[in-house]
Amino acid sequence: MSNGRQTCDAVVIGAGFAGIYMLHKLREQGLSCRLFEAGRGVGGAWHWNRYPGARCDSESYFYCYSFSNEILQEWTWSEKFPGQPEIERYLNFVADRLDLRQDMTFEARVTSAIYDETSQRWTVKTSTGDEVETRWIVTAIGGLSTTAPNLPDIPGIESFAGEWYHTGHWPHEGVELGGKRVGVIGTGSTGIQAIPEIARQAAELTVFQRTPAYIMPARNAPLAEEEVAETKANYAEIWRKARAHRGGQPYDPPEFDFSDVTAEEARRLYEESWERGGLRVVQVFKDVYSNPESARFAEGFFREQVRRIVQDPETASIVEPKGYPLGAKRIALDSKYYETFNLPHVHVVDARANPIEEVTPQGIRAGGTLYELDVIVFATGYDAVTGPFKAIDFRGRHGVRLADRLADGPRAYLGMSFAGFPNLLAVSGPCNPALSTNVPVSIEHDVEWIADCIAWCDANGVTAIEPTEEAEEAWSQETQAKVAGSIFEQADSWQFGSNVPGKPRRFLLWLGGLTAFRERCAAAAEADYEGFELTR
Ligand code: N01
Repeated sequence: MSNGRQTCDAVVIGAGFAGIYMLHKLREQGLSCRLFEAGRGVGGAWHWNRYPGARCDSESYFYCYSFSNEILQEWTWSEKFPGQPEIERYLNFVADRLDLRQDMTFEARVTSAIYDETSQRWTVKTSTGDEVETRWIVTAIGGLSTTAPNLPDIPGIESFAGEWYHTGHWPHEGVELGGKRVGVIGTGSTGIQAIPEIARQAAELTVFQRTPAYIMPARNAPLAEEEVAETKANYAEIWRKARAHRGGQPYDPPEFDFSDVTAEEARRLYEESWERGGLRVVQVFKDVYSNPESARFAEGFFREQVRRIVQDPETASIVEPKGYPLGAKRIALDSKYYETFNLPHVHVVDARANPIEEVTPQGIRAGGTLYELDVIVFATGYDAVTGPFKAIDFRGRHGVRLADRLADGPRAYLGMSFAGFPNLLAVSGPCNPALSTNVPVSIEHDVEWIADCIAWCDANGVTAIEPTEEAEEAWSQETQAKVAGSIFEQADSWQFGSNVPGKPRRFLLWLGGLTAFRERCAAAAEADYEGFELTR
């Protein structure tokens, strides 16, 4: 599309998992669409997150679209836990298979979207001068996005003589780390994946760890031909299970409570699951997050594994998980993370006891010691969920800014719509369960619900749909009520917004589980979009 004013029925923002499927669905329904994407190609998070070791910690056979059996049969995953290049290839394959590129504009960041109440149209503008008048906008901008990175405001960063990078904005051409002294700040899911790979390349690696994570071995491996064939033959059952699971995973829920077995048996079950690897390591007992005794046993088991792997006791005592309960922050998967600390050129700094004070031209000063560095890697995460919405100047009725509405915390109805912002719908918006689940399964739900909503409006002469203030307020309050009393309250995390200084401590995700969420969204739709104001 050339610059200049255009019109269409729907603008989709973002070409990741959500935007690709949204564009396909709306086109199938006969809408004229334009998708804008800031990146050079499709992929979303999987386009930007090219840091060494970037990998998915959901298994490939269910970290994908389920809507097309042809695509499921034609695509073959090579590994149990797919790396960034393979997921990016998969998303390119889907975009080509569905012939979507003609309606996509790349390297065009949406900067503003302004609603006109008289014409009931939005005007969308991009960084490259596109201007589109549209009836619908669907955001597919992700909750952990490079548009809203969390870059700690460390004094002196501008004086650093070396190079620095945020993992979410890793250069496409890669970064030459060979022979260099590298510092990594952050040990969340990203840092844990990047650290072993960076250690392979760098001459020296210093890890600045503020909070040690609970980490399970991924035990990644290539997929055998028979395994792939069996999965492809069983997809109907796999998706049935995934949709019945509160986290969108095709796993059987654990059968036992901790008190059902002896301590020896519990240890044996944990050892078995540790050897198998993957997210199921914490799915041995039903009550691991609700029974303090069950949780203490699991936490002790994790710490024992760390002390067994990490040879230096002082290093082990820094990196072993502690200070908050298992599950209160996101659990991570690793590939030889703890083993990395046995290498003579890898060091860890306890940045809780010795906080980072400043960046100097030579490196990072923490706890009074200067660590000399050539490269600093910020694996410091994101201004999650509300950050990407605040990065775009959305203005709804009466010129109200969405960024102002979100300043005190997340607000949305059904995690997909905003009061005062007609015909603006969000895949995985604020107060949505997506980021607490297997994300593609959540995305497919939201995309299909939004596509049905648009089709229903068109069939019923509804020109504008938006949630009532009351419905949005009730859903937003329910989001906070669901987290009250849960273990999430016992830690600081991006889910609470507490990773970003000044961000209100409000939980960003709806914790009711995907099955209950589906039911609530379906019930609202069946009741002719209960909770929404309809203009005809
Ligand atoms: O970010 P994070 P992430 N000084 O916010 C530390 C998804 N993901 O990019 O915990 C020192 O979790 C911070 O310390 P603390 C996944 O949902 C998915 O790692 O705040 N340290 C923490 O250690 C994940 O949860 C995959 O004390 C500072 C780290 O930086 C989400 O993305 C792969 C600091 C940030 O951890 C975000 O993960 C990777 C400071 N000033 C990620 N500021 C998949 O597999 C922050 N930190 C799909």
